[in-house]
Amino acid sequence: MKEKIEKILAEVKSFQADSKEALEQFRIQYLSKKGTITELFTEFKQVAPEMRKEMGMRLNELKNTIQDIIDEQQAKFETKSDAKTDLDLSLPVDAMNGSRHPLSIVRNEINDIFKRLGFVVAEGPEVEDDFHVFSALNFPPDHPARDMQDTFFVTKSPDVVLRTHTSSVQVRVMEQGKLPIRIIAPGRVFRNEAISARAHCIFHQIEGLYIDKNVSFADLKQTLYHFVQEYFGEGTKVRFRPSYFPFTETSAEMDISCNICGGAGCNICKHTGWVEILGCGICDPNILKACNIDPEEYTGFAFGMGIERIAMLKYQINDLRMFFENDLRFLKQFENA
Ligand code: 2U9
Repeated sequence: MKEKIEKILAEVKSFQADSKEALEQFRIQYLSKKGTITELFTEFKQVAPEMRKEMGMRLNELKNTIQDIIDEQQAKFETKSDAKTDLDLSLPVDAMNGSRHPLSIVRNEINDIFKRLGFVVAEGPEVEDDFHVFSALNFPPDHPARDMQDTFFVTKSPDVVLRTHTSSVQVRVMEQGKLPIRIIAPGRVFRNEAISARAHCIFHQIEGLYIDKNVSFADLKQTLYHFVQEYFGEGTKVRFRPSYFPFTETSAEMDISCNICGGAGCNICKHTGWVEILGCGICDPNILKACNIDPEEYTGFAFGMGIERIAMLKYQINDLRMFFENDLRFLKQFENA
């Protein structure tokens, strides 16, 4: 057996694989279940007791040598993608290069303000059915948002769509029937829009919903006023203009005094001194009914804002496309934000 092991050792030491396949063949020949090493271990059982220790060592040495040869030669055939890199995957996250995306920074800051007011973050699917995106939210059957021009359809009949707002998440929470509700729903939404400096087919929203007994428009105003003071600074003025949304009645849009010119008038506020930041209103009773909540007993307010819009105002970014291009010159400006 000793001679056999030495012969194989000499044989394998001179082996040079000329392809990945040849190396694999070599592995199979020696190390597979039916390979030479297994055969030798079977033979080993017949070795005389006084020779066992030495033969066992030699056999293990041969096995290890073969494995080393395979490991060494493997590097020759590794493609760029499976080559070992000097990436240290065990490095703690805060020691890595890179920074949060500005939209994540803004989302987290807004979330934190509402969390301090007792709101809880809720999440839900991006691919949704008609009920959660439109029907439960009081969209009439012929509303333009239900059209393929405005919404991305995954399937027609039954209608499955990419959600056009995160209101669908709030519907799902309402359906659970646990009251009161005080949630914010941040997330990605999709609308069939041509991409430009002012519009994109993917963007991000944060919506809020508060349902309880005796919730009033005054509660809505105070909550949003508090948000604006925290986010845009003490002394920022707010104003509400009447508006219309299918899901709220009364509805309003909220403006803040322009944070660039302080209200004196500039290009950002189109010389009005005011910039619109969100829509809001009192939940339409039909929405409560659609989710089995009694509108005689409960009322609620809701609001919705585009995260890109808030980030553009906060950081004076004038082209929405910057958020989606992953240009490091843009992203690096938020390293310390
Ligand atoms: C439920 C009931 C009501 C959410 C609301 C708005 C007003 C609004 C827009 C702002 C800019 C969307 O990102 S945007 O294009 N949103 O104006 N959203 S009230 O109302 C709800 C939500 C859920 C159950």
